[in-house]
Amino acid sequence: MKLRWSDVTPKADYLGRRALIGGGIAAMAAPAWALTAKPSPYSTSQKPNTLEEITNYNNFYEFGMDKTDPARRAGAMVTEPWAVAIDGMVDRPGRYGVDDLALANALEERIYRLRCVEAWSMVIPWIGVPLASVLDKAGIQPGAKFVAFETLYRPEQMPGQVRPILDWPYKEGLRLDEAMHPLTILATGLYGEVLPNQNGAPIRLVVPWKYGFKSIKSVVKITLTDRQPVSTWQAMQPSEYGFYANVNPAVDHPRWSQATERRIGAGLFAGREETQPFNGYGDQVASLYAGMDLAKDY
Ligand SMILES: Nc1nc2c(c(=O)[nH]1)N[C@H]1C(S)=C(S)[C@@H](COP(=O)(O)O)O[C@H]1N2
Ligand SMILES: [Mo]
Repeated sequence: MKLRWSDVTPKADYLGRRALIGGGIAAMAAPAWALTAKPSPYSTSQKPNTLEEITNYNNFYEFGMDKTDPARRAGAMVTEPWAVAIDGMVDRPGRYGVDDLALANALEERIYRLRCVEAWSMVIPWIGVPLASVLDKAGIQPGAKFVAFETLYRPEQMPGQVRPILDWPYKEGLRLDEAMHPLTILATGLYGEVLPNQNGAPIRLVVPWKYGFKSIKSVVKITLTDRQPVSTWQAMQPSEYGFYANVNPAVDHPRWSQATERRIGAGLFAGREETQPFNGYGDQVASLYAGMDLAKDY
């Protein structure tokens, strides 16, 4: 039996939660993710936001533009069955099931900061697998240089898609070395449970050193290509949203500063935090951009 998000009663206490990984409920006191999802040296030691915050303050324009729309509406999205088409410059193109891409025994917990381009941030304990492991499974052909991603297009379940808010389906892209970087994951869970729909169930990209819009939700297609893909936000407003979208406090959004950020849940009197280059992951990723002018290639 496959347990769904809706079967689980959220509890406030992270460590005390019943947890689902690989479809089972933990039988012992330790949560299942602690037994099956490997802890990761890539995780931050910063305190994660609460499940309440992570699942009620979302950007998922397919369900509307308000932060609370996804929590209210994303339940309508049917995520089983689900297939991810992997195509383009790969040796083994095909339609893959989520469980084939993110094998239960390969799941890792990654506690990452998420920095939205709107200048708010959270800390989220994802469960997932390195994107590199998925691309290797498909077999990357020598000429491939970029990876393009697409979200589900299903207007009958995604009311935001009925309106031309964005050019649907939502698209994103990475350079191949960014896609293969060990920090880049495909997440299938958070807080040790299956991914809530509003967070991009059943499988979404997480690229923690880039603005949140790069972390495309509810992925149905991954294409290896030799051409730089155009992402949805970049196509809509290229002067505001670049292809790279690396978190950069030195390059302001044309309409607001990117120097600081508001940590969701920090409380009314907490000051804003200073935004870090590459969202604090510079030690790991800055070398990917050696020789590039990141003010120009924003
Ligand atoms: N398909 C899709 N993916 C998306 C978005 C979206 O509207 N549609 N919003 C992005 C933005 S702007 C952010 S900040 C993150 C938010 O992820 P979260 O709601 O899980 O915190 O998802 C990103 N992925
Ligand atoms: Mo965002």
